[in-house]
Amino acid sequence: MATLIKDIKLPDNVPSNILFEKHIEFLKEYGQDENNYEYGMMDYLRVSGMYWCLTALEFMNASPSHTIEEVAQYIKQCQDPESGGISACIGHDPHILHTTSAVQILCTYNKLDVIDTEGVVKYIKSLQLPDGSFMGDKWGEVDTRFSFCAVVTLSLLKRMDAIDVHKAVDFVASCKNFDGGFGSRPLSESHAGLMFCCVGFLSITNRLDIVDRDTLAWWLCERQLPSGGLNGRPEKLPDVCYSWWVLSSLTMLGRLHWIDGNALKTYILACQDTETGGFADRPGDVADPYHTVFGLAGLSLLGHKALQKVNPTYCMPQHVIDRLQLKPQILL
Ligand code: GRG
Ligand code: ZN
Repeated sequence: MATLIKDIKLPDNVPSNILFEKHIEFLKEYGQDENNYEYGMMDYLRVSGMYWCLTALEFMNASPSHTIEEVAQYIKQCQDPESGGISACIGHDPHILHTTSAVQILCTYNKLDVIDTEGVVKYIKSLQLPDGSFMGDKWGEVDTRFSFCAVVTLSLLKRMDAIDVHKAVDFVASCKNFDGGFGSRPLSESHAGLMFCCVGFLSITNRLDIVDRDTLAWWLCERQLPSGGLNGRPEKLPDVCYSWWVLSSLTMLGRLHWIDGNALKTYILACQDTETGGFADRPGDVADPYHTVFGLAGLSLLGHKALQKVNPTYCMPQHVIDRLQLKPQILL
């Protein structure tokens, strides 16, 4: 029996370009009202949310609504003096995801000196287990997302020596599946989000030699649907964030040309909310900063000239990665 392809139909009136002013206003105002119910509901996401908003503004060459000093001081207050880790918001427990987002923001603004960077190194080191994997926090969840966060953070801090890189690579290699893809732990299903984490991890550790390049790139380009959008795994609907997770992985593998870039560009542009600004996962859905940063980053990888160039491994402006003299591996 034939397998039905799940997809969406694009609307007739797809914007022909990026609605810069709308998106800038959307990002500057997002979650600013502390008395709003949604503000409290976003606590657990705050520092990563700041990374999404600030990075999206940076890609559009726009300035944030807060000063860089205010942003840096907020992050400083989220650092736990004991473990050295950084939390989602003041008073929460530290977690590797927010620690990574905080270091990405501070590197972008050249403001690392406001936090205790040795504390961050100590925290990341404390999360590595004997099999080379990383926990997300002291409570013990293990995932290849956390392996990626560990090497993003330590490479930005130039302290890769703090962990056992060989064992970390062995763990990621043990998460490789028969289809060339990667999952969150050994034997877990291949998923494009985790693929980005594992390929990005191998790009930073200079070990892209362990991927089955063409099998993996084939799986990734199979994510493109007739609408032009990409899904994260077979039989799922397209979602604009996979424009980033899939496209960045294909770029690191030197296989960006294996998808139809024009069709994907149209899909991403169709996900813009022409009234509120911002991008949603699919046309007509509610826009949010997460899909906005990854939609813009995808358009940048596709060569949109009005956006800053994005680095495919770090999802940060290329000029920041150049300033830090980082050279993550890319296959040509
Ligand atoms: C951007 C530098 C940078 C770091 C972020 C946290 C992280 C590192 C990456 C997350 C990667 C990701 C999106 C993983 C997805 C995990 C997963 C199994 C999601 C499945 O969620 P569903 O079922 O989504 O809601 P689909 O699209 O499969 O229906
Ligand atoms: Zn999404």
